[in-house]
Amino acid sequence: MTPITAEHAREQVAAVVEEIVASTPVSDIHTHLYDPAFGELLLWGVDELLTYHYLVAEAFRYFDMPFEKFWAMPKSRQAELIWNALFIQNSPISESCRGVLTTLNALGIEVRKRDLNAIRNWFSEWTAEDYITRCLELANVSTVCMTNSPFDDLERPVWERGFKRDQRFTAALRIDPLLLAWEASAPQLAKWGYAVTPDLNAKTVSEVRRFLEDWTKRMNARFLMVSLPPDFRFPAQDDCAQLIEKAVVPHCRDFGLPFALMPGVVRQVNPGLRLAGDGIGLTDLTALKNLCAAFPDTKFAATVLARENQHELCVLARKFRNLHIFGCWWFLNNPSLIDEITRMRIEMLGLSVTPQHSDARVLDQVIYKWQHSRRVIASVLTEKYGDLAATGWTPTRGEIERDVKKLFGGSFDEFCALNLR
Ligand code: FIX
Ligand code: ZN
Repeated sequence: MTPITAEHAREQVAAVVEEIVASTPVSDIHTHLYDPAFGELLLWGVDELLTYHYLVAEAFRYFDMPFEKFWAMPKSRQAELIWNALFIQNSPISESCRGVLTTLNALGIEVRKRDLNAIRNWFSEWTAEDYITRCLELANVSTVCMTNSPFDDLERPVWERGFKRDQRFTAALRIDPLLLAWEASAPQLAKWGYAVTPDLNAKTVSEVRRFLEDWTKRMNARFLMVSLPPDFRFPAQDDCAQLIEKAVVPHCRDFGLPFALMPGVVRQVNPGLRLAGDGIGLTDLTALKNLCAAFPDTKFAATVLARENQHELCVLARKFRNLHIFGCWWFLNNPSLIDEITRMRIEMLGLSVTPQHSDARVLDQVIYKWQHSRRVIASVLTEKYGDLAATGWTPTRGEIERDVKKLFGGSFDEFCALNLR
């Protein structure tokens, strides 16, 4: 009898895994997209795809003009310059450029013609409403979680007015200014009717909690969220750590909501690049460990920007069931790194992770971000199920479907539903 080798088993499961990964809808737990009620805040179309900050950073490697000259141009002109530098003068082989082409191709646009105006004409036929449905359908995404900041002057009035929610768009309460710029945020809160002082006394803390409660309810937020610099420390006496300890953690515990931390961002390494000017740093994950250990009845979610932090993050999640890890974002959103990180997470944590979120800033990006990630996730799963099959544990179709659902949002839902109190 021929022995069942891992390779033979892999071939047997590959097709079924690919099919299930492609056909299982994703709940995308972190994006920068907006419910259509927010109007122009929801970005879409080819000029937005081309001026995505990932491409701006890459285009400036070829541009020889001053930053301010570029920013003074209308978006359509910026898009043309980026198209010319990254698609015409050079082959678009970076992941961000490839993403634009994957998206256009999936939409049925003939990219080989290299005709930007024809592409623009194609987009001009669409309404936002129809286009949302088309993109989510093509990406096979069932819900997208927004990033919602009460500190955003364009976004806040829409929430305050109220609107009928589109069920495909869920909310996450984003609180970076509260935690990272308390001195500037305290007067804002005071202006909005919360009796806070710069000093974090008991009254101020209770008013911050009232602020969090009001906005959690107004948005029906699924979780709270902050991005953090690599030098984030906890416990500490600074405003950020004190606010987390006294207001955010008790709030999340009382509402049963995860607090999602995204450490590793160094904002504005090069301010001339604006949104494209943020960088990265290695985080000391002791702070996250301390949070998980000090508050076992509070749920924390985390995605860390530095590649070098990924293994330690997996070990932390093995130690703390109140920690859920998710996504390969931004500088990690490359097939080679998603492959490495997803493999490591599955090897160390099984299915109790959310391997990816899109972080899409432009609606159309959900198509490429998920098409590219699905391919990598399918190949990792194929390898893992193949290894199982080689032992005689052949996974059934139903088992694979169940597992993929977990990776595509089910595990995160289960984590959100956990009662740790
Ligand atoms: O902090 C975040 O949520 C980041 O995703 C953004 O700040 C960043 O600009 C981005 O778009 C990364 O993908
Ligand atoms: Zn983001």
